[in-house]
Amino acid sequence: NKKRPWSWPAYLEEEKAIAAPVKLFKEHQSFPQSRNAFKVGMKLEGLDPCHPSLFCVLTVAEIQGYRIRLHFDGYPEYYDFWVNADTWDVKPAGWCEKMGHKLLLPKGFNWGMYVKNCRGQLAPKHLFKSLNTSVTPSGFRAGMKLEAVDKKNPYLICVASIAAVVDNRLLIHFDNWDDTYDYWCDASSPYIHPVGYCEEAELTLTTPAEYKHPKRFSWEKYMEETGTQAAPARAFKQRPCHGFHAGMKLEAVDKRNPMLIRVATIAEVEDHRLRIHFDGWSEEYDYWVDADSPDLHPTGWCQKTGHPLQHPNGSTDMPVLPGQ
Ligand code: MLY
Repeated sequence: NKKRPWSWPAYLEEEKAIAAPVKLFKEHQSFPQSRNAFKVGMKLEGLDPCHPSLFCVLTVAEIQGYRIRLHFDGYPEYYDFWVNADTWDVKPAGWCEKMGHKLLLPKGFNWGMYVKNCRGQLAPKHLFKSLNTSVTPSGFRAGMKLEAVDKKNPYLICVASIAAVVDNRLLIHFDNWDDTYDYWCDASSPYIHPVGYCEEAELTLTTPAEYKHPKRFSWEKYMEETGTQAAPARAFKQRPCHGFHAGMKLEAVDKRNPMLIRVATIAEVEDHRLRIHFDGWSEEYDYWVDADSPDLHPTGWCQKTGHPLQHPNGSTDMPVLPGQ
């Protein structure tokens, strides 16, 4: 009675379920066109996921298929995090200086010392897919005001500013709050709205932290006081709702242990978010995620990219790529 290895086709049939169609995924979630050419030890500049306004010096610590574990130079391994090889969030050494962004160097280093120290270890420029993004002028400028959802407290729509514009990406900052709430998005994000949106939709607008008379907040007055402008309404281009349905299967990064990708099911949908359930696990591990999250992939992604996939029965397959 030989046990057959786990496979998506057999599992879908057994479960009478369907795989989420590839066409519903964004390009950065779908099957990559090229391989992951980063190597362990390469140094680069990248966004700190906990302080998205901050670029840091990072070293590639581990490669797993199309994914990379990044380590903050000079900090404990505890802060390491995983990204896909094509993420916009990593840049070659020197990018911050060129763009006029602050770069957090490891303690006790200046850039000159650092470059000298890292010579021969810098990740070559051609590995960065994010350098080739085509940019369309958007009308958004740094300093402009808008109303934005606080993604950490998604029931709040707040007075916010554009802290930076890079390529097609906007850094959203909440007025008078620290940068831990900041996030990057683009003009199609469902989380950003023009000034006046809440009033029009009869929703409560959360005023800047420690704003003196929150009840009497007026955008006009506030922008005059702060010498700022509203982001033009025409620049907001909200994307349509995703096409995923509950019950569809896919491959999703395990939030609690992000080195793992598991067999998963869409348990519930909202216009722009999905509740992800891990097959074979209790519902208490379900989590809500943006439908365009880089941590979601179509079935077969792990096998194609050479990443282990955690099966619902507890087994794991370790695909062998041709040529390895
Ligand atoms: N009670 C929460 C709310 C923070 C909201 C911050 N937003 C508006 C940027 C807290 O104090 O952590």
